[in-house]
Amino acid sequence: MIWSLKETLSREEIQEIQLKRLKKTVKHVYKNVPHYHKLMKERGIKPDSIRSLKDLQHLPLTTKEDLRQNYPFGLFAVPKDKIVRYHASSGTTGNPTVVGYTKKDLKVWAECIARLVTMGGVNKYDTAHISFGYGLFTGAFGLHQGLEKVGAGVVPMSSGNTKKQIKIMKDFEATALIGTPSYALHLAEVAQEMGLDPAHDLNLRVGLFGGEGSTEAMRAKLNEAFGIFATENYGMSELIGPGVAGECQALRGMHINEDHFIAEIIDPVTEEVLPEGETGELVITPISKQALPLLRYRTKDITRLDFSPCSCGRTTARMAKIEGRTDDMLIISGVNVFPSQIEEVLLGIDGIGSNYLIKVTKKGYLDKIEIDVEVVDHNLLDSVTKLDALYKEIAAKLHTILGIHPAIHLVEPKSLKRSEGKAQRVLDLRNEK
Ligand code: DLL
Repeated sequence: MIWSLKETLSREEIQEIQLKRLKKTVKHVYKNVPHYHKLMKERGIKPDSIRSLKDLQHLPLTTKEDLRQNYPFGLFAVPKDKIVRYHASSGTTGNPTVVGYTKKDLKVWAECIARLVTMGGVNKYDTAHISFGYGLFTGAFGLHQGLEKVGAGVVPMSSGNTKKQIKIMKDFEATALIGTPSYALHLAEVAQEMGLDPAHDLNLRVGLFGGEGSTEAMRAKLNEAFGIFATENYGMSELIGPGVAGECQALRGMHINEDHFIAEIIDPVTEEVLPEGETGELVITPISKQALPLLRYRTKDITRLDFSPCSCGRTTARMAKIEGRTDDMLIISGVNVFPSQIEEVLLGIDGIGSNYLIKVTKKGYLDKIEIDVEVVDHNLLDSVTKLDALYKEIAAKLHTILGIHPAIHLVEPKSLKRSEGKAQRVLDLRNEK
Protein backbone atom coordinates (compact mmCIF):
# COMPACT_ATOMS: atom_id res chain seq x y z
CA MET A 1 0.00 0.00 0.00
CA ILE A 2 1.13 3.57 -0.70
CA TRP A 3 0.14 6.16 1.92
CA SER A 4 0.18 9.31 -0.18
CA LEU A 5 -0.15 10.22 -3.84
CA LYS A 6 2.78 12.57 -3.24
CA GLU A 7 4.97 9.46 -3.36
CA THR A 8 3.99 8.70 -6.95
CA LEU A 9 4.34 12.05 -8.73
CA SER A 10 6.27 12.47 -11.96
CA ARG A 11 9.77 13.94 -11.65
CA GLU A 12 8.51 17.25 -13.10
CA GLU A 13 5.70 17.39 -10.53
CA ILE A 14 8.08 16.63 -7.65
CA GLN A 15 10.51 19.28 -8.85
CA GLU A 16 7.74 21.84 -9.19
CA ILE A 17 6.74 21.34 -5.55
CA GLN A 18 10.38 21.38 -4.46
CA LEU A 19 11.11 24.68 -6.21
CA LYS A 20 8.02 26.35 -4.80
CA ARG A 21 8.82 25.23 -1.26
CA LEU A 22 12.53 25.98 -1.57
CA LYS A 23 11.75 29.57 -2.56
CA LYS A 24 9.43 29.92 0.43
CA THR A 25 12.02 28.43 2.80
CA VAL A 26 14.80 30.70 1.56
CA LYS A 27 12.54 33.75 2.04
CA HIS A 28 11.68 32.53 5.54
CA VAL A 29 15.30 32.09 6.69
CA TYR A 30 16.48 35.31 5.01
CA LYS A 31 13.86 37.23 6.93
CA ASN A 32 13.97 35.39 10.26
CA VAL A 33 17.38 33.79 10.85
CA PRO A 34 20.25 36.31 11.24
CA HIS A 35 22.86 33.57 10.61
CA TYR A 36 21.47 32.88 7.10
CA HIS A 37 20.70 36.52 6.37
CA LYS A 38 24.36 37.37 6.97
CA LEU A 39 25.74 34.43 4.94
CA MET A 40 23.41 35.12 2.00
CA LYS A 41 24.24 38.82 2.01
CA GLU A 42 27.98 38.01 1.97
CA ARG A 43 27.39 35.84 -1.11
CA GLY A 44 25.18 38.40 -2.80
CA ILE A 45 22.18 36.06 -2.75
CA LYS A 46 18.64 37.32 -2.20
CA PRO A 47 15.54 35.15 -1.90
CA ASP A 48 14.55 35.98 -5.48
CA SER A 49 17.96 34.75 -6.73
CA ILE A 50 16.47 31.25 -6.44
CA ARG A 51 14.93 30.66 -9.87
CA SER A 52 15.55 26.96 -10.39
CA LEU A 53 16.53 23.94 -8.31
CA LYS A 54 20.07 24.30 -9.69
CA ASP A 55 20.38 27.54 -7.70
CA LEU A 56 20.31 25.46 -4.53
CA GLN A 57 24.04 24.88 -4.88
CA HIS A 58 24.74 28.60 -4.42
CA LEU A 59 23.19 28.56 -0.98
CA PRO A 60 25.46 28.13 2.06
CA LEU A 61 25.96 24.70 3.61
CA THR A 62 25.03 24.22 7.27
CA THR A 63 26.92 22.03 9.76
CA LYS A 64 26.34 20.72 13.26
CA GLU A 65 28.94 23.27 14.37
CA ASP A 66 26.62 26.09 13.18
CA LEU A 67 23.88 24.70 15.41
CA ARG A 68 26.30 24.39 18.34
CA GLN A 69 27.51 27.96 17.90
CA ASN A 70 23.93 29.19 17.88
CA TYR A 71 22.97 27.07 20.90
CA PRO A 72 20.22 26.70 21.93
CA PHE A 73 17.72 28.55 19.71
CA GLY A 74 19.80 30.82 17.46
CA LEU A 75 18.80 29.12 14.19
CA PHE A 76 15.09 28.97 15.02
CA ALA A 77 13.02 30.90 12.49
CA VAL A 78 9.93 31.43 14.65
CA PRO A 79 9.43 32.97 18.10
CA LYS A 80 9.29 30.61 21.08
CA ASP A 81 5.54 30.96 21.47
CA LYS A 82 5.12 29.09 18.17
CA ILE A 83 7.20 26.12 19.38
CA VAL A 84 5.17 23.23 20.75
CA ARG A 85 7.91 20.58 21.09
CA TYR A 86 11.65 20.40 21.69
CA HIS A 87 14.04 17.53 21.14
CA ALA A 88 17.82 17.36 21.27
CA SER A 89 20.61 15.07 20.22
CA SER A 90 23.42 14.57 22.65
CA GLY A 91 26.47 14.11 20.46
CA THR A 92 29.80 13.33 22.02
CA THR A 93 31.21 16.78 22.66
CA GLY A 94 29.97 20.20 23.70
CA ASN A 95 26.42 21.45 23.71
CA PRO A 96 23.58 19.25 22.53
CA THR A 97 21.88 20.12 19.25
CA VAL A 98 18.46 21.52 20.05
CA VAL A 99 15.58 21.21 17.61
CA GLY A 100 12.07 22.68 17.80
CA TYR A 101 8.73 22.06 16.08
CA THR A 102 5.65 24.19 15.46
CA LYS A 103 2.20 22.59 15.32
CA LYS A 104 2.50 22.38 11.55
CA ASP A 105 5.99 20.83 11.79
CA LEU A 106 4.54 18.06 13.97
CA LYS A 107 1.84 17.41 11.37
CA VAL A 108 4.42 17.13 8.59
CA TRP A 109 6.51 14.83 10.78
CA ALA A 110 3.57 12.49 11.41
CA GLU A 111 2.80 12.46 7.67
CA CYS A 112 6.41 11.56 6.78
CA ILE A 113 6.39 8.72 9.30
CA ALA A 114 2.95 7.47 8.19
CA ARG A 115 4.42 7.02 4.71
CA LEU A 116 7.46 5.07 5.84
CA VAL A 117 5.66 2.78 8.26
CA THR A 118 3.18 1.99 5.47
CA MET A 119 6.14 1.23 3.17
CA GLY A 120 7.50 -1.13 5.82
CA GLY A 121 4.18 -3.00 5.88
CA VAL A 122 2.52 -1.61 9.02
CA ASN A 123 -1.23 -0.86 8.98
CA LYS A 124 -4.09 -0.24 11.37
CA TYR A 125 -4.35 -3.90 12.30
CA ASP A 126 -0.84 -3.87 13.76
CA THR A 127 0.25 -3.50 17.36
CA ALA A 128 3.50 -1.55 17.26
CA HIS A 129 6.00 -1.99 20.08
CA ILE A 130 8.32 1.03 20.24
CA SER A 131 11.62 0.27 21.94
CA PHE A 132 13.33 3.56 21.10
CA GLY A 133 13.91 5.73 24.17
CA TYR A 134 11.21 8.32 24.84
CA GLY A 135 12.77 11.63 25.81
CA LEU A 136 14.87 14.23 24.08
CA PHE A 137 15.84 11.66 21.39
CA THR A 138 13.55 12.03 18.36
CA GLY A 139 13.25 8.29 17.61
CA ALA A 140 10.35 7.23 19.81
CA PHE A 141 8.10 10.29 19.61
CA GLY A 142 8.68 10.57 15.87
CA LEU A 143 7.66 7.01 15.04
CA HIS A 144 4.87 7.15 17.62
CA GLN A 145 2.89 9.94 15.93
CA GLY A 146 3.08 8.43 12.46
CA LEU A 147 2.13 4.95 13.67
CA GLU A 148 -0.93 6.41 15.40
CA LYS A 149 -1.74 8.29 12.21
CA VAL A 150 -1.98 5.04 10.23
CA GLY A 151 -4.12 3.63 13.02
CA ALA A 152 -1.69 1.08 14.50
CA GLY A 153 -2.00 0.35 18.22
CA VAL A 154 1.12 1.89 19.69
CA VAL A 155 2.85 0.43 22.74
CA PRO A 156 5.19 3.21 23.99
CA MET A 157 7.57 0.82 25.74
CA SER A 158 10.73 2.96 25.49
CA SER A 159 14.17 1.37 25.88
CA GLY A 160 15.67 -0.68 28.70
CA ASN A 161 14.08 -3.16 31.09
CA THR A 162 14.63 -5.81 28.46
CA LYS A 163 12.90 -8.79 30.12
CA LYS A 164 9.78 -6.71 30.71
CA GLN A 165 9.87 -5.61 27.06
CA ILE A 166 9.65 -9.23 26.00
CA LYS A 167 6.79 -10.02 28.38
CA ILE A 168 4.84 -6.99 27.14
CA MET A 169 5.57 -7.81 23.49
CA LYS A 170 4.29 -11.33 24.05
CA ASP A 171 1.25 -10.47 26.19
CA PHE A 172 0.15 -7.54 23.98
CA GLU A 173 0.73 -9.66 20.86
CA ALA A 174 2.88 -7.02 19.20
CA THR A 175 3.12 -7.53 15.45
CA ALA A 176 5.61 -4.74 14.65
CA LEU A 177 8.87 -4.02 16.43
CA ILE A 178 10.31 -0.50 16.18
CA GLY A 179 13.81 0.31 17.43
CA THR A 180 17.50 0.27 16.71
CA PRO A 181 18.71 -2.92 15.02
CA SER A 182 21.33 -3.54 17.71
CA TYR A 183 18.81 -3.35 20.55
CA ALA A 184 16.39 -5.55 18.62
CA LEU A 185 19.04 -8.25 18.38
CA HIS A 186 19.63 -7.93 22.10
CA LEU A 187 15.89 -8.39 22.67
CA ALA A 188 16.05 -11.62 20.66
CA GLU A 189 19.01 -12.81 22.70
CA VAL A 190 17.28 -12.11 26.03
CA ALA A 191 14.04 -13.74 24.81
CA GLN A 192 16.06 -16.89 24.10
CA GLU A 193 17.60 -16.74 27.58
CA MET A 194 14.04 -16.61 28.93
CA GLY A 195 13.35 -19.90 27.15
CA LEU A 196 11.40 -18.36 24.26
CA ASP A 197 11.87 -18.76 20.57
CA PRO A 198 11.16 -15.19 19.38
CA ALA A 199 10.31 -16.41 15.88
CA HIS A 200 7.50 -18.63 17.19
CA ASP A 201 6.55 -17.50 20.67
CA LEU A 202 6.09 -13.84 19.72
CA ASN A 203 3.63 -12.52 17.11
CA LEU A 204 5.99 -10.16 15.33
CA ARG A 205 5.69 -10.03 11.54
CA VAL A 206 7.52 -6.81 10.63
CA GLY A 207 10.36 -4.75 12.06
CA LEU A 208 11.14 -1.10 11.34
CA PHE A 209 14.70 -0.33 12.30
CA GLY A 210 16.76 2.82 12.18
CA GLY A 211 18.75 5.39 14.09
CA GLU A 212 22.03 3.61 13.36
CA GLY A 213 23.67 1.75 10.54
CA SER A 214 23.09 -1.92 9.91
CA THR A 215 24.32 -4.30 7.29
CA GLU A 216 22.44 -6.83 5.15
CA ALA A 217 23.94 -9.52 7.37
CA MET A 218 22.31 -7.88 10.37
CA ARG A 219 18.97 -7.67 8.58
CA ALA A 220 19.20 -11.41 7.86
CA LYS A 221 19.86 -12.10 11.55
CA LEU A 222 16.88 -9.97 12.59
CA ASN A 223 14.58 -11.63 10.07
CA GLU A 224 15.63 -15.07 11.19
CA ALA A 225 15.58 -14.42 14.93
CA PHE A 226 12.10 -12.89 15.00
CA GLY A 227 10.57 -14.40 11.85
CA ILE A 228 9.93 -10.89 10.51
CA PHE A 229 10.32 -8.79 7.40
CA ALA A 230 12.74 -6.04 8.43
CA THR A 231 13.00 -2.66 6.73
CA GLU A 232 15.10 0.29 7.75
CA ASN A 233 14.47 3.98 7.88
CA TYR A 234 16.68 7.02 8.10
CA GLY A 235 16.58 10.45 9.61
CA MET A 236 18.30 12.84 11.93
CA SER A 237 17.22 15.26 14.63
CA GLU A 238 18.38 18.38 12.83
CA LEU A 239 16.27 17.55 9.76
CA ILE A 240 13.10 16.35 11.56
CA GLY A 241 14.09 13.11 13.36
CA PRO A 242 13.14 9.79 11.77
CA GLY A 243 10.99 10.35 8.68
CA VAL A 244 13.45 11.58 6.06
CA ALA A 245 13.47 8.25 4.22
CA GLY A 246 12.38 4.64 4.52
CA GLU A 247 12.60 1.34 2.70
CA CYS A 248 9.66 -0.21 0.93
CA GLN A 249 9.24 -3.96 0.68
CA ALA A 250 11.13 -4.09 -2.61
CA LEU A 251 14.25 -3.28 -0.55
CA ARG A 252 15.80 -1.14 -3.26
CA GLY A 253 16.99 1.71 -1.05
CA MET A 254 15.22 4.19 1.21
CA HIS A 255 12.58 6.40 -0.41
CA ILE A 256 13.15 10.03 0.46
CA ASN A 257 10.09 12.16 1.26
CA GLU A 258 11.08 14.48 -1.55
CA ASP A 259 8.20 16.90 -1.22
CA HIS A 260 9.64 17.78 2.21
CA PHE A 261 13.39 17.24 1.73
CA ILE A 262 15.73 17.99 -1.17
CA ALA A 263 18.70 15.63 -1.27
CA GLU A 264 22.10 16.33 -2.80
CA ILE A 265 25.35 14.36 -2.73
CA ILE A 266 28.55 16.35 -2.34
CA ASP A 267 32.22 15.58 -2.31
CA PRO A 268 32.97 15.97 1.41
CA VAL A 269 36.34 17.59 0.72
CA THR A 270 35.66 19.97 -2.19
CA GLU A 271 31.96 20.45 -1.30
CA GLU A 272 31.13 20.15 -5.04
CA VAL A 273 27.75 18.63 -5.91
CA LEU A 274 28.34 15.17 -7.44
CA PRO A 275 26.49 13.75 -10.46
CA GLU A 276 23.55 11.39 -9.94
CA GLY A 277 24.54 7.92 -8.76
CA GLU A 278 27.92 8.88 -7.30
CA THR A 279 28.76 8.16 -3.70
CA GLY A 280 29.47 11.02 -1.32
CA GLU A 281 28.11 12.97 1.63
CA LEU A 282 24.36 13.39 1.85
CA VAL A 283 23.21 17.00 2.12
CA ILE A 284 19.56 17.66 2.89
CA THR A 285 17.47 20.82 2.71
CA PRO A 286 14.15 20.52 4.54
CA ILE A 287 11.64 22.59 2.53
CA SER A 288 8.50 22.62 4.61
CA LYS A 289 9.76 23.34 8.10
CA GLN A 290 8.71 26.40 10.03
CA ALA A 291 10.70 26.23 13.29
CA LEU A 292 14.13 25.06 12.14
CA PRO A 293 14.47 25.30 8.37
CA LEU A 294 18.14 24.55 7.76
CA LEU A 295 19.72 25.16 4.38
CA ARG A 296 21.80 22.36 2.84
CA TYR A 297 22.52 20.47 6.04
CA ARG A 298 25.67 18.34 5.91
CA THR A 299 24.64 14.99 7.39
CA LYS A 300 28.18 13.48 7.26
CA ASP A 301 26.44 10.26 6.16
CA ILE A 302 27.85 8.58 3.07
CA THR A 303 25.46 7.25 0.46
CA ARG A 304 24.28 7.63 -3.15
CA LEU A 305 20.96 8.47 -4.79
CA ASP A 306 18.87 6.67 -7.37
CA PHE A 307 16.12 8.69 -9.06
CA SER A 308 14.64 5.88 -11.14
CA PRO A 309 11.07 4.79 -10.24
CA CYS A 310 10.83 1.77 -7.95
CA SER A 311 8.96 -1.47 -8.64
CA CYS A 312 6.70 -0.64 -5.65
CA GLY A 313 5.10 2.18 -7.66
CA ARG A 314 6.78 5.03 -5.79
CA THR A 315 8.71 7.57 -7.80
CA THR A 316 10.59 9.27 -4.98
CA ALA A 317 14.39 9.17 -5.06
CA ARG A 318 15.99 6.36 -3.08
CA MET A 319 19.11 6.62 -0.97
CA ALA A 320 21.32 3.57 -0.61
CA LYS A 321 22.19 2.11 2.79
CA ILE A 322 24.50 4.45 4.68
CA GLU A 323 28.05 3.21 4.05
CA GLY A 324 29.47 5.07 7.01
CA ARG A 325 29.96 8.62 8.20
CA THR A 326 32.65 10.99 7.04
CA ASP A 327 33.70 11.15 10.68
CA ASP A 328 33.62 7.42 11.48
CA MET A 329 36.05 6.39 8.78
CA LEU A 330 39.10 5.06 10.56
CA ILE A 331 42.41 5.68 8.90
CA ILE A 332 44.61 2.86 10.07
CA SER A 333 48.19 3.45 9.00
CA GLY A 334 46.89 5.16 5.88
CA VAL A 335 44.24 2.57 5.01
CA ASN A 336 40.62 3.73 5.06
CA VAL A 337 38.43 1.43 7.11
CA PHE A 338 34.70 1.76 7.74
CA PRO A 339 33.24 -0.07 10.75
CA SER A 340 30.39 -1.25 8.47
CA GLN A 341 32.92 -3.23 6.39
CA ILE A 342 34.10 -5.02 9.51
CA GLU A 343 30.50 -5.76 10.53
CA GLU A 344 29.67 -7.21 7.12
CA VAL A 345 32.61 -9.62 7.39
CA LEU A 346 31.96 -10.65 11.00
CA LEU A 347 28.26 -11.27 10.58
CA GLY A 348 28.94 -13.53 7.62
CA ILE A 349 30.96 -15.96 9.74
CA ASP A 350 29.28 -18.84 11.56
CA GLY A 351 29.84 -19.34 15.27
CA ILE A 352 30.28 -15.72 16.26
CA GLY A 353 27.70 -13.26 17.54
CA SER A 354 26.50 -9.94 16.22
CA ASN A 355 28.21 -7.93 18.95
CA TYR A 356 31.76 -6.77 18.46
CA LEU A 357 34.00 -3.95 19.64
CA ILE A 358 36.65 -2.22 17.55
CA LYS A 359 39.47 -0.59 19.54
CA VAL A 360 41.99 1.66 17.86
CA THR A 361 45.16 2.63 19.71
CA LYS A 362 48.54 4.06 18.82
CA LYS A 363 51.83 2.36 19.50
CA GLY A 364 54.59 4.84 18.80
CA TYR A 365 53.69 6.16 15.36
CA LEU A 366 51.75 3.08 14.36
CA ASP A 367 47.98 2.70 14.54
CA LYS A 368 46.82 -0.55 16.03
CA ILE A 369 43.35 -1.99 15.53
CA GLU A 370 41.93 -4.68 17.76
CA ILE A 371 38.55 -6.35 17.46
CA ASP A 372 36.79 -8.20 20.26
CA VAL A 373 34.49 -10.83 18.82
CA GLU A 374 32.06 -12.98 20.81
CA VAL A 375 32.12 -16.70 20.18
CA VAL A 376 28.52 -17.89 20.53
CA ASP A 377 28.78 -21.48 19.35
CA HIS A 378 29.44 -23.44 22.55
CA ASN A 379 30.88 -26.38 20.55
CA LEU A 380 33.79 -24.17 19.58
CA LEU A 381 34.59 -22.97 23.08
CA ASP A 382 36.03 -26.27 24.31
CA SER A 383 38.30 -26.93 21.35
CA VAL A 384 41.54 -25.07 20.84
CA THR A 385 41.81 -26.41 17.30
CA LYS A 386 38.36 -25.17 16.36
CA LEU A 387 38.98 -21.79 17.97
CA ASP A 388 42.25 -21.49 16.09
CA ALA A 389 40.48 -22.27 12.80
CA LEU A 390 37.82 -19.66 13.60
CA TYR A 391 40.49 -17.10 14.42
CA LYS A 392 42.27 -17.78 11.12
CA GLU A 393 39.02 -17.54 9.15
CA ILE A 394 38.17 -14.15 10.68
CA ALA A 395 41.71 -12.83 10.17
CA ALA A 396 41.83 -13.95 6.52
CA LYS A 397 38.41 -12.53 5.62
CA LEU A 398 39.13 -9.18 7.28
CA HIS A 399 42.47 -8.98 5.50
CA THR A 400 40.86 -9.67 2.13
CA ILE A 401 38.28 -6.91 2.60
CA LEU A 402 40.28 -4.32 4.52
CA GLY A 403 43.86 -4.96 3.51
CA ILE A 404 45.04 -4.79 7.10
CA HIS A 405 45.68 -7.28 9.89
CA PRO A 406 43.62 -6.37 12.95
CA ALA A 407 44.39 -8.14 16.23
CA ILE A 408 41.40 -10.36 16.98
CA HIS A 409 40.33 -11.35 20.46
CA LEU A 410 37.79 -14.14 20.72
CA VAL A 411 35.80 -13.46 23.86
CA GLU A 412 33.19 -15.34 25.91
CA PRO A 413 29.55 -15.31 24.84
CA LYS A 414 27.62 -12.25 26.11
CA SER A 415 30.72 -10.64 27.58
CA LEU A 416 30.53 -7.45 25.47
CA LYS A 417 28.35 -4.60 26.67
CA ARG A 418 24.87 -4.41 25.08
CA SER A 419 23.34 -1.04 24.27
CA GLU A 420 19.73 -0.09 24.86
CA GLY A 421 19.77 2.45 22.03
CA LYS A 422 22.45 3.10 19.46
CA ALA A 423 25.32 0.65 19.78
CA GLN A 424 28.84 1.94 20.30
CA ARG A 425 31.03 -0.30 18.17
CA VAL A 426 34.21 1.77 17.97
CA LEU A 427 36.56 3.02 20.67
CA ASP A 428 39.17 5.26 19.11
CA LEU A 429 41.75 5.76 21.84
CA ARG A 430 44.49 7.26 19.66
CA ASN A 431 44.24 10.70 21.19
CA GLU A 432 43.99 9.47 24.78
CA LYS A 433 47.07 9.92 26.92
O1 DLL B 1 18.75 8.76 14.88
C1 DLL B 1 16.76 9.78 13.99
C2 DLL B 1 16.17 8.43 13.80
C3 DLL B 1 15.57 7.79 14.85
C4 DLL B 1 16.17 7.84 12.55
C5 DLL B 1 15.00 6.54 14.66
C6 DLL B 1 15.58 6.61 12.33
C7 DLL B 1 14.98 5.97 13.40
P1 DLL B 1 20.00 11.40 15.48
O2 DLL B 1 20.05 10.87 16.86
O3 DLL B 1 20.14 12.85 15.27
O4 DLL B 1 18.62 11.03 14.81
O5 DLL B 1 21.11 10.63 14.65
C8 DLL B 1 21.22 10.83 13.26
O6 DLL B 1 21.98 8.55 12.99
O7 DLL B 1 23.14 11.10 10.79
C9 DLL B 1 23.06 8.66 10.90
O8 DLL B 1 24.45 8.72 11.09
C10 DLL B 1 22.44 7.73 11.93
N1 DLL B 1 21.31 7.01 11.33
C11 DLL B 1 20.00 7.22 11.48
N2 DLL B 1 19.30 6.31 10.75
C12 DLL B 1 20.20 5.54 10.11
C13 DLL B 1 20.14 4.44 9.20
C14 DLL B 1 18.13 9.76 14.61
N3 DLL B 1 18.99 3.90 8.80
C15 DLL B 1 22.29 9.92 12.72
N4 DLL B 1 21.31 3.94 8.75
C16 DLL B 1 22.39 9.99 11.22
C17 DLL B 1 22.49 4.44 9.13
C18 DLL B 1 21.49 6.00 10.48
N5 DLL B 1 22.62 5.46 9.98
